[in-house]
Amino acid sequence: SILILGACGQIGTELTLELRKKFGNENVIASDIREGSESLMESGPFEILDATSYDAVEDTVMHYEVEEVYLMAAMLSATAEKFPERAWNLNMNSLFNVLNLAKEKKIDKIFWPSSIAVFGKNTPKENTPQHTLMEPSTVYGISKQTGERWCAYYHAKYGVDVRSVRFPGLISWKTQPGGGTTDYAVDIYIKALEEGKYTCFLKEDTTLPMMYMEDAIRASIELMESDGDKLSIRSSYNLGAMSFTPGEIARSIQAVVPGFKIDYEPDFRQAIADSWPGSIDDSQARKDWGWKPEFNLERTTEEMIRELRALKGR
Ligand code: VAH
Repeated sequence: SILILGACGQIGTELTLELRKKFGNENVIASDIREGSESLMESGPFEILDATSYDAVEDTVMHYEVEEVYLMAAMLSATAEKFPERAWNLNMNSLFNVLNLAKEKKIDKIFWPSSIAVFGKNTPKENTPQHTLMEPSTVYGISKQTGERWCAYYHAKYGVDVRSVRFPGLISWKTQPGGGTTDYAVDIYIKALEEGKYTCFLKEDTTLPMMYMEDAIRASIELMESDGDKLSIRSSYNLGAMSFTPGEIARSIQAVVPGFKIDYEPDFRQAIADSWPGSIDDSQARKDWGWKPEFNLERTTEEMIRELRALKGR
């Protein structure tokens, strides 16, 4: 069976629902430190589980005969700046628990998401290469960079089959993101429909790499299903789809929500965004396992507005 740690998060929720559709509800165990959405809780097995507790994770793995673990639990960039020690503890100890279970052959395969947050202000900003200078300036970025090194080490030293991608900012409507710097790209759609206006916490011309959640979920599952012998990267794959600024996403919304207004009040998250790349070179992922994004900004905006209107209508 498959176990998802952090199943109630922005990615975890949709990953759980997609994996249950694909492999059957009873074969996908969702777990988190707290309960999640109705659709998540009602569609299959759920466990309250602290991913930083090795014994608790091991017990769950043995009880449900888990073969694969998706470790989606983490504290994101903005919140991690407020609670550095807690972020480090959660992001690192949960990863060590899962890597060690694989080292001891108690599970066969791991998916663990990294992030463009591993890059820093002196990383080449355009078409950031797979192998490049990485001096992250956020607690979250440091934890993801260190996590990547441990993944590569456990694969090289113990043959652990761990697979990872560096997600850009993710846009979704099913679950609210929590504590990210790219969350503006989700909030803006919700506020456009609820209030017809949005005050953005980043400057108008802040270009960031972004991806629609449907592409992100498909990338995770395609990577997990690909032939391990073809994977030349065991730290984490660069993964791209689109890049845009708050000004550009606002204009794409104005095309479908006439009269939508945006203004800008940058806060502490501007410095985080300024340290990240504007666009990503994901040619290694395309070469090794056939990655190809399907959502651009226009299609993302169409889908987000349509689904959020349907949600409101309900
Ligand atoms: C964050 N959404 O904002 C996450 C992600 C690249 C951004 O890591 O922290």
